[in-house]
Amino acid sequence: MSIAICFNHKDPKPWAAALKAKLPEVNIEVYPDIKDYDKISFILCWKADKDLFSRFPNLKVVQSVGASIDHVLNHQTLNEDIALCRMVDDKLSEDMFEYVLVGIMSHLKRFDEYNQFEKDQQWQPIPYKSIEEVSIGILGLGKIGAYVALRLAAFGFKVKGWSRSQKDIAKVACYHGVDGLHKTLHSTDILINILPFTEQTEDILNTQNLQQLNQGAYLINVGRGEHLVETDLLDLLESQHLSGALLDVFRTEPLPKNHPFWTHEKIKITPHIAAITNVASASDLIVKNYRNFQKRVELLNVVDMENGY
Ligand code: NDP
Ligand code: OXD
Repeated sequence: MSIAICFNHKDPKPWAAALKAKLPEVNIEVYPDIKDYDKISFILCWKADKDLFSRFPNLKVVQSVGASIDHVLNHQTLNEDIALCRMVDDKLSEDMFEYVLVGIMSHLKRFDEYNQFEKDQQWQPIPYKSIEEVSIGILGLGKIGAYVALRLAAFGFKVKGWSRSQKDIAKVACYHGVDGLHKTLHSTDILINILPFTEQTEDILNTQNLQQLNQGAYLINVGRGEHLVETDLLDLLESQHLSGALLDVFRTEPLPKNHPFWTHEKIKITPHIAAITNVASASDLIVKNYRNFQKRVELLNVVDMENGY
């Protein structure tokens, strides 16, 4: 049996090296240099080519190298014999927390304005907000969102969060359902989206929802580009209902050169780096799942295809 690494827009080399070191007896192949498609039963995947999996007749497990699986489902048909597993790693949650913390604090302490003032050699103090004055709403209280909520609440922010099922997180007001979404958005100064992309969550960052935030609210989107209605964001920035946005994910990645977000003074862009899967820790999980598969023991982090995330 062999493992194939099928990546687009991600360097497979460190992953191949880590798996070869941790599974020396297993043949690790990197797509498109696959010697024998019949021998591959386990694929490690990030945004693989369209319909690629149909070329592997004995495929049994697809392990996403990311927390999400929309990049797999977008381009592939998976039959019922194939288990789809996602990445759950504490390091992802910690990295995401650090990213949003920087985004929040630089917004509260007005660092963007000071960057501009510095360029103009302008000495101009402006008011700032302190942590205890700020109400944060988090969409998605899963592995990553729940951790981010917990840490932000421990810092002293007022934190609310929304998920499909009811949660119980220390010092976090947890909501679910349609009414819960309104409660999460209402009176919120900073909205952080950490939802997965599904039919139900597509376009959730739209005018109707974002208008419920406080006047001058700030948006951080680390979920998926498909969550955000881009023209609605531009309109809400123009009308000053929103004061700015930090965006890490986009409908088209890399973000096209002529996209208006690049030059918008109230939008900050990072290139989908909020939480990058860590090769050292994630390869341990992959090895565990491969061993489980060999021993026919239950796989870890199998995606519930009914939920779609
Ligand atoms: P999880 O599956 O653990 O959590 C998803 C959360 O979203 C759960 O709380 C779930 O509710 C909630 N949810 C899903 N659908 C709905 C819905 N229709 N209504 C309300 N709540 C909903 O995922 P992770 O926390 O591991 O990751 C979340 C997402 O973060 C990923 O799918 C990915 O898109 C993004 N991500 C981005 C990264 C980046 O670098 N920008 C890095 C890693 C992840 P419930 O708990 O009830 O199931
Ligand atoms: C992920 C991501 O899903 O990086 O892990 O977006």
